[in-house]
Amino acid sequence: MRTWSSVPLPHVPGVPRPLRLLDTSTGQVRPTAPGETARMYVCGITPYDATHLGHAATYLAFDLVNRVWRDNGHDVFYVQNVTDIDEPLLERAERDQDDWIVLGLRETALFREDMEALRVLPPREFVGAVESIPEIVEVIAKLLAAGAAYRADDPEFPDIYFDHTATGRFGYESKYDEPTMARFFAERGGDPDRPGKRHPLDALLWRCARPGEPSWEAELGAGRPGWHIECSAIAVNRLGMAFDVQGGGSDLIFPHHEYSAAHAEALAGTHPFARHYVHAGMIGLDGEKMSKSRGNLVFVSRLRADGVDTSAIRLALFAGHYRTDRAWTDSLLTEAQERLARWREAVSRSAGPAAEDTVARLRDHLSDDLDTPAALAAVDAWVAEALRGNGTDPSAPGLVRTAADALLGVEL
Ligand code: 5CA
Ligand code: ZN
Repeated sequence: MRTWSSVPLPHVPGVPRPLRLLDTSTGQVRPTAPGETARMYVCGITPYDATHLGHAATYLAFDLVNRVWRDNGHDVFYVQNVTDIDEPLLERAERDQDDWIVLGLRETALFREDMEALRVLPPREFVGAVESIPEIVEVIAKLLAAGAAYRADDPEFPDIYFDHTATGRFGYESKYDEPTMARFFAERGGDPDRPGKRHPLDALLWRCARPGEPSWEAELGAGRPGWHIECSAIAVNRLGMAFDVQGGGSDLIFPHHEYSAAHAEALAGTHPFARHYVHAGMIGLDGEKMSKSRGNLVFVSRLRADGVDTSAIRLALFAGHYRTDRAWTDSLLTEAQERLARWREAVSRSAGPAAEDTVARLRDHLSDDLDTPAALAAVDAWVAEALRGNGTDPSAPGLVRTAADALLGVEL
């Protein structure tokens, strides 16, 4: 698929700091140790509705990963998918008497616009599930041949399932116990009660064509892919095994990232799928997770239409730590708009206090598992001094503007 355009990324003077991130599979904040090229896969949208602030928060968190790596001189190979065929998309199209292809294309186009407006650095490859069906089919055929997958015992619809015990490591990514896995599997798109499976936790790889459902001809028989194998195949075919970061919201810890990893590891015979599994917290509204299925959404496009500056949206979301579940509120946005106005006023002055230390602190906090609240406080401290009229360094306002742009994506 076509990706979106990039904003220029200025060079920040001074010394970058290597990025450390919390890895869900070990529970530890560990250095991301990328080679010259850092490799990242972030799970993309299912395009049945517009981008809401929960999605935005997740993509902005990984945008910071990208920016800190780039600050460290890495080339970043960033891949993101679009789940442009899946149950929720078909259900929404059916409900609204819409064509699922048109719905997916429309919402994907809007997503690109929102990402561009938010100044999110684009992935190098933005890959749809539908355009990837041949490569997904190839991976499923290999899993079948390797004995890691099997046909359901159902003569009418012999769907293909993944034997979740195939790697002998199942559960290492989420570290959930079996009852928790069973609960999330059922709640998040799994089919534990499907007759003909060998085990309730075996996950769907290939759904044989049903009358009235979209399907693609394939050596496996006509059908369509399951969800986890989509990300598994798209990631490994572009980034290889043991890539640096697999990312998404915390609702993807299980089952999605557990199975994506298990599929790839069963096929490759090596471990791990990703070196870091990184998860952003859930953004809520009125005490509930913001989600398309609940309908309690604040859309990025709505805020843009209301004239809200996207740099204020960034500051509002960065006011909390990326891993913390947090609420979107009107006052959060108002405070961010006020902060943005103060920052802009300070950098518009002809001089300010020397900013080298401020930039060093900004880098320190971001490299420490993206501690944005502390990073914003470091800039606030410089801004407060500058607004008091302290400091005579004529290069300081420009340095702060450049650092906010490159490291936080905030345009001053
Ligand atoms: N297409 C799949 C991933 S392969 C999917 O989960 N799509 S999605 O549209 O439901 O979500 C897109 C991304 O936004 C995912 O990383 C998801 O974890 C994240 N996300 C969804 N809701 C929220 C929320 N309320 N807060 C933070 N992140 C969210
Ligand atoms: Zn995914």
